Amino acid sequence: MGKTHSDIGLIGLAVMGQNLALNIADHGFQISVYNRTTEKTDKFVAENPNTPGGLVGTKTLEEFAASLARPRKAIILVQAGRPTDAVIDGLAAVFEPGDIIIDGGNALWTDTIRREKALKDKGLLFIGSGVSGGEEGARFGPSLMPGGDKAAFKQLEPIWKAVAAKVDRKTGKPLLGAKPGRPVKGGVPCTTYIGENGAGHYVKMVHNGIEYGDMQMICEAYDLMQGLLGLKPAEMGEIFSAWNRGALDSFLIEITADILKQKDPVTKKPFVDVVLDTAGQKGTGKWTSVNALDMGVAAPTIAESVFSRCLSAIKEERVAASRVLKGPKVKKVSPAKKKALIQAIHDALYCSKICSYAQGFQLMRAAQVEYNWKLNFGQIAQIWRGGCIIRAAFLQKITEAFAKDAKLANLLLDPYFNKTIQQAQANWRKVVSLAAENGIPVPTFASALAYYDGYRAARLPANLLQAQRDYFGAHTYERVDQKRGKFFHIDWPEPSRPQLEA
Ligand code: NBP
Repeated sequence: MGKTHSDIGLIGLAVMGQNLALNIADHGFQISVYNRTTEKTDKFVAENPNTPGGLVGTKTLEEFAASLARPRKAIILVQAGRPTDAVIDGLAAVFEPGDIIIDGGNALWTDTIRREKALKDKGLLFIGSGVSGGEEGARFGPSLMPGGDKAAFKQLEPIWKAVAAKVDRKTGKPLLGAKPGRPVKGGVPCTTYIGENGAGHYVKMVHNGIEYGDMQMICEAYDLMQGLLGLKPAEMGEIFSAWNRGALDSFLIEITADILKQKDPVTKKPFVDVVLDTAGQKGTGKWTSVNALDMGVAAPTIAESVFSRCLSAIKEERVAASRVLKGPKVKKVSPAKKKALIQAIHDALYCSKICSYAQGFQLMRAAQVEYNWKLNFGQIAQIWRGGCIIRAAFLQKITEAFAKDAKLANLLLDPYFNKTIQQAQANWRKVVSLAAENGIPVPTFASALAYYDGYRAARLPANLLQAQRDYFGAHTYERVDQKRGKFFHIDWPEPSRPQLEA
């Protein structure tokens, strides 16, 4: 016999909604569900009759609202953008002051700020929560990044903590093994209150930007191994498996190993060899890069990973260009140097990854000033340890870095990361040079290296750039021998122009 009122409700029964609803029910919470297309609700409830908490199917928003315990709590997991606004409007019409709406979709953080404000005027409380980990994460433990009204989050917290992925308290290692109806117990939940209004969705967006970077870097490592060493996918799969037992231990390295070992069920060829080399980009990586430009924060590695997808998408144009534009012929590296080169590629990947994460954290630092949030970077790294796509052992080092120094100016300055790069940078530089010599594109490896060299440069050539700006636009310049903030201009000669014949 179920409760008279459900603990929480969920709207949107596509992949994410169904899996999160089952996860919540597995933890003993009764959950009401609603979907615009009613047949989906009926089918979902009929197919899952025996969850520990219980699913309650509802056919109208009025019925949905009436089924919830007060203050009502409803999670929205529908397409971001207009569909989310439509559902919020529908809920606002049937909810009462004090009720809580939680958007778990991939919303643009500025939309979340707007929605929170509009709902507050109606007395409704709004939480924008990043939900990461895809289908599997939603079902067995996602990383949850809630932002918005803090008091409202207190109401949601027991459910969010119960359903989130868990990591070991000391080591930060993910605690695995959740099964339907048998969730993981103990450990630190991968969720924490991120900050006000759009902070949760902002941090989720940066997470996705970092994810774009990680994926592209892995692709570059794969491309170098096949290009310079002629390795077959299965052999590269073994290398990635070995890497997954070391500093690069992460979900994306693990699945890359599996993918490279996979055969195509139809042709029996290596699976990666039958996949077309074009990738799409849904928006969050682009949003991260656009926001970096808007705030004037250097995040070139994340942006390069988006541009790489853009370039991959113009397949036909690339094929045509490949017949016209010439580059160096790839020189295979001798087998005697194979082991050393694989280690060098590993090091280039690790150093580039550190720079990419450094950029992501710099972005969040700038955003907290812009939006007046108080972000806890150590905790953010901690809740990314489990459940989400970028989960990686190395995030523990980031948590430790911010635990030692909460005001760390840049991750690169943390002693562990500084030392790691010092030890590995010769290999990183060798790999980027080899790639350039052989005409193999490594946009994220190379941009990360340029970021590292740029960040550590006491003097950059922007002196000449500023002089150029003063020349053609009287933009003024600052002097090395004067205090910052004092601007000068000199009278430049007229630029030489072609003389018209008399
Ligand atoms: P989709 O993003 O594909 O959305 C499908 C759902 O939205 C269906 O339930 C659909 O109802 C509903 N919907 C639409 Br479309 N328009 C609607 C409207 N005007 N009114 C009411 N409902 C409407 O689902 P998803 O892939 O499960 O993702 C859900 C959210 O989670 C998205 O914001 C997504 O960005 C985010 N997210 C997804 C993933 C992932 O791995 N898929 C990971 C992390 C976050 P219908 O059945 O009636 O058409």
